[in-house]
Amino acid sequence: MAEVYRIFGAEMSPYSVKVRSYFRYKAIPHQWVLRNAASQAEYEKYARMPIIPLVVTPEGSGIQDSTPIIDAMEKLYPEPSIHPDDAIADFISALIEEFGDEWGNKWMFHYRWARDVDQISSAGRIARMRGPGADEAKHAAFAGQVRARMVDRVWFVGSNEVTAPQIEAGFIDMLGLLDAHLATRPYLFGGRPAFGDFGLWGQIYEMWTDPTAGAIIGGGAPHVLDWVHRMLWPKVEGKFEAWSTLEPTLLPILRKQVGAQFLPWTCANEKALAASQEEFSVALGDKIWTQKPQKYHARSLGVLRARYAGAPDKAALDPVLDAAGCLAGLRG
Ligand SMILES: N[C@@H](CCC(=O)N[C@@H](CS)C(=O)NCC(=O)O)C(=O)O
Repeated sequence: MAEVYRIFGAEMSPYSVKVRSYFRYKAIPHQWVLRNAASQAEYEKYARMPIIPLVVTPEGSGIQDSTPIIDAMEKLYPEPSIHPDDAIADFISALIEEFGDEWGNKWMFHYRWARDVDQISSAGRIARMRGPGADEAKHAAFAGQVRARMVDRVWFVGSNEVTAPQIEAGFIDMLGLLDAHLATRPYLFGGRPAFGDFGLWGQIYEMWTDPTAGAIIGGGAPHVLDWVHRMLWPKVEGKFEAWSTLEPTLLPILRKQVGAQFLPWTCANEKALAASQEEFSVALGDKIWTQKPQKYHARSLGVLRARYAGAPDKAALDPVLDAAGCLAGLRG
């Protein structure tokens, strides 16, 4: 039996670094175990699904899926809480966590696999992680396989010729909004990291490690860049803020990104799954988005709606969600 938690993950997995950042913040003793051939047998003992991260507890049980992992650990290690004391901010933080995991992943996956320069860099790093001792010829062959497989999978997150410009324009817009928000605070909800920081950061950190998106972030968003670094080892630097001081720069993010893009998309995805459609289209602003439905999102949307249903003080929360264009989607 190991004495500490073990996180089976990878540097290039947004959900793995998200969970590692959380464990670091909470100072929960843990070991980071690279998921590769050397750890395969151990990984298989505990994993129910072929995904990372996998957290193995000191008692020997496996937990998968970054959001339930964090929820479970938060119960065991409640301090310092990642949930803002202000009830509105607390729900918005959960909403941003879901948005980061699900919509932010589209930016990340698209930029990582859309262009030659990023494909070559990313496939090379994945191949090195999986086979650290391979000679150059074996490494090149494996990197080539990884590249071909991943490029063939970008459609999965909805990246295609039609949506590519929408994804990129959406990210550039988000970067400007986020930079303005982070100009006057170290974390999204004030002086310490919240649930929402972890979800959004996992994706944006990965983007920063890739050539094209890394240059965009490094070139024009100094406050986001600082946050990208800060969240590697997050710490308490102050208190959470109240919604009133967050609102001026956070509401535009909710309105333009979550309410205008992510929620209409995830609701359309849910409907398409229920109707067993092969493909669905949804109007996002003045553009049409088309893709095959994604199964996981419908489940996490259900979890988010349950959080909304359980949120206290709807009289204060609902007008904010309404102004952000998020209320109808959350009521389901
Ligand atoms: N919803 C899951 C997503 C996990 C996930 O998609 N992990 C990816 C890597 S980032 C994965 O393991 N894919 C299969 C593979 O790499 O073999 C979470 O939040 O943990």
